[in-house]
Amino acid sequence: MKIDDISLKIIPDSRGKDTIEVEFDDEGNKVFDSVPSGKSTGSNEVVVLPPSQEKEILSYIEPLIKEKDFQSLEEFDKFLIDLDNTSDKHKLGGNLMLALSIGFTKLLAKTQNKEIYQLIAEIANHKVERLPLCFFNVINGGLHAKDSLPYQEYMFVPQNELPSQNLNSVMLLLKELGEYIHQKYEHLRMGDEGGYEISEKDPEVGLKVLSEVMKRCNQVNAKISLDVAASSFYKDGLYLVGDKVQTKSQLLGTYQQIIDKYQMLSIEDPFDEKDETGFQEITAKVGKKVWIVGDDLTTTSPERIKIMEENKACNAVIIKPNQIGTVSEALEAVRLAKSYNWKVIVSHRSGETMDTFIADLAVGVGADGLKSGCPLQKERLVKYQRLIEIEKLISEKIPVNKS
Ligand code: 2PG
Ligand code: MG
Repeated sequence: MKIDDISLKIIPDSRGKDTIEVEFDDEGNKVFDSVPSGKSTGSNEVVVLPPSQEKEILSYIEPLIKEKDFQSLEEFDKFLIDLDNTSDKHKLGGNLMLALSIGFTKLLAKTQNKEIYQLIAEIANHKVERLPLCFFNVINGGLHAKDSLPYQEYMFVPQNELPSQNLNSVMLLLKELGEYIHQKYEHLRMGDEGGYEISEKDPEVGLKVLSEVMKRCNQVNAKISLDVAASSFYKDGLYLVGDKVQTKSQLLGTYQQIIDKYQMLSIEDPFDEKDETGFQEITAKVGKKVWIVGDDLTTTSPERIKIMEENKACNAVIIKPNQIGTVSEALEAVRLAKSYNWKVIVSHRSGETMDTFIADLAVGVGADGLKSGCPLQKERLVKYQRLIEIEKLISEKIPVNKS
């Protein structure tokens, strides 16, 4: 496939920070995409360059891209990777590379008259038979909030068969949760991902509130997932959790209590990204009951996923294309994780755009979950809505993943 034209626009993300939107044009076929950015980032993520610099870089590489006739996504991504030729993608910038890689994927799907998820499923050699669970981040804390709980995300994960049913469940729950928090705290503030803030220091309060509201809403089968993002409160070998200081083994003890008490499905980044023994211990102790999810730990890097499997540091992984910089590498990360029998959750970033590519990615690779924040914020909602669109496109009824 040859590309006639690529243009780049600077647009604001959900936090009002500049990011890039790219338009691909091929014989009248136009596609757009835009890329997000994170706040609680892993140290091994690829480099994000300022959008104004990316504009200049694109004007330099656009003629090189237009000269070529790419036969596949893999070939296109390899071309970008070779052109950049750095381990952290600092020459072209991971954000520009990903915007180009997603743009190419969308264009390829369009020219082949396929849905994006269908094209991805073909590339990933996956037969779409089920849709991912939705990880709705309904209480925001950590770096994503101003005055809230120390853990970053409290996610409500309904276990209904279809995404449309799950979206209905979360909307009912959010109404009740909003009323509960407003009544108790006399305010209702939202964090970066559109979930409510709770101004408390004890992380268990978030779990108490969420499970109480789940009971009120009769959500007896739904589960709770946490993204602790523990790197954000780790200092000199200790964890500064709200107004408490915890050692690694005390924090592990807290997690064990939480797992005994609440309907937990998963815990993401329970320890600092460099505290691999913490990850190993928790995976060995509770890995049969709950998913221990790597995010800052694994950064969607096939290399790091491999190491963490060797070290038995987790049994599930977050896939964020912008941590690694191309769609092909994200697909390879999923392939590896699945070969280890890990659970796979495709995820947005805390600074998002209206792009819905990750919903197609999650379906196309057969992910166990899609994590896209709280549907009260439009940048998050559109991704769940795209899942529902896909649900409608797939004619026969399909069973959703059961944990
Ligand atoms: C995370 C993400 C998304 P950020 O930690 O999983 O929820 O946050 O994009 O800030 O890294
Ligand atoms: Mg995370």
